[in-house]
Amino acid sequence: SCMGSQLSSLMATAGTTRDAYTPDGPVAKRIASVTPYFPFKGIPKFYDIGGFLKDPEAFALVVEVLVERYRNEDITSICGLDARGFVLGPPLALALKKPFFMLRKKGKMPNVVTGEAYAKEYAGNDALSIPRGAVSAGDKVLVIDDLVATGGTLLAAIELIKKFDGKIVECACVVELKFLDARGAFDKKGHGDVPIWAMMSEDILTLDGLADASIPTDGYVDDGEAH
Ligand code: HSX
Repeated sequence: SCMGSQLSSLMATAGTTRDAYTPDGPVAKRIASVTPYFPFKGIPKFYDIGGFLKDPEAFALVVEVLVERYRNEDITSICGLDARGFVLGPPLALALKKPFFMLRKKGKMPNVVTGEAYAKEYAGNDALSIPRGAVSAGDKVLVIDDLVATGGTLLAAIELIKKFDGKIVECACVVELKFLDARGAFDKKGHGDVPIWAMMSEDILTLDGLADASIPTDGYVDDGEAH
């Protein structure tokens, strides 16, 4: 099909490989073109992966980029964060043939250890739980989520993984909202050793047409939904 050949030519020419891929290059722009940002919960540039989930070719590109980035890394398991990390982690884990585990919001899963409550700047407090036995000493864990904002969610994950003497290879996400300085928060909490990698630069995201003028922005802000 036309879309299929667009995909293979993007993969071949622009590259999804670790060396060729850049967060503002043609592949990133193709993904960004179907995943606009919109104002949400007081954050001007929120972002949602729903756009590429309904576009199988864009979703395939996302997975391909992740697979290429981590295929030669020394990783023992992949950890997805509640909830969108549950969408991105499994296809990667299957492709790399690595175990996958979930860190869930507190109260959702049996036989867990729950970490300290953490604050998200725009969404109140939360806590994450890790399944007992998910991480053993010396494990090399790749953490994945959709969006890094304040880094509070990732920090909660990092602390749980390190509690069991796991090492975090990298925190992979689709977009990092750099102005909220998750990097600084990691450093301040003593996790300067943990890298963050974002697949797409926030600079290439475009405003959701629906969020533009025709529908009142109020409809998008503070809907009170858990996310
Ligand atoms: C949203 O907030 C995203 O899906 C992430 O899980 C999280 C990022 O916010 P933050 O903890 O970095 O501030 O639910």
